[in-house]
Amino acid sequence: MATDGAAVEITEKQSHKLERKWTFWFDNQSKPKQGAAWDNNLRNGYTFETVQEFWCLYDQVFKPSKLPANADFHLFKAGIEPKWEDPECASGGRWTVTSSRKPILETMWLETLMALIGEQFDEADEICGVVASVRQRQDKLSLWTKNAANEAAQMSIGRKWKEIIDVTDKIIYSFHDDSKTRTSKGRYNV
Ligand code: MGP
Repeated sequence: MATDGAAVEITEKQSHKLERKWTFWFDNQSKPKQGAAWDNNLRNGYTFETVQEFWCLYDQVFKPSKLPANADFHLFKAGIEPKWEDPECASGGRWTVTSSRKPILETMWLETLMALIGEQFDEADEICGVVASVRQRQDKLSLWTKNAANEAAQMSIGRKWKEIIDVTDKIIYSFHDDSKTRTSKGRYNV
């Protein structure tokens, strides 16, 4: 019995459990069917809860360099869907950073993923997830949060995110409610 106990302990140590479960999603908007719902191509990829599973998924699939144009990768907390309609996202918004160079997007994406699964944000509970979008004009990363009206929380998250991804230019926060009406104006910047 003592041997079994030791074995269980070793397995748990080796599989570095994360604070919470996360889900990778994939979305290809390049060929939207006429009249189809926006989320028609949204695929629930993989839910994981260990560091090892994370690296395996990241290495094999979820690198922006593997994305075709007009496609998105998402990493969201398990149970939250990466859409405005999800109850956890409905009153939220997003910080956005753009990048005209793929390697920079890829580095910022990885830094953000590690910060999220490593629970680096003081307001970790405020965060829904992050999206990497490859677009013809400019690639971008968006960090989705829950309560857009909570300016103090958003500012703290925005500042921390800039440190993590090593960005000095201003970044903009927009409310999903504005994106829905395509007004898309920035409400906060940091
Ligand atoms: P986008 O993919 O967030 O931005 O939304 P993109 O493609 O960079 O273009 P931008 O210039 O508008 O920023 C593109 C479009 O997809 C939106 O205008 C919506 O029509 C639709 N869309 C995007 N999201 C994230 C959602 C969503 O969560 N729900 C719904 N219903 N539609 C969405």
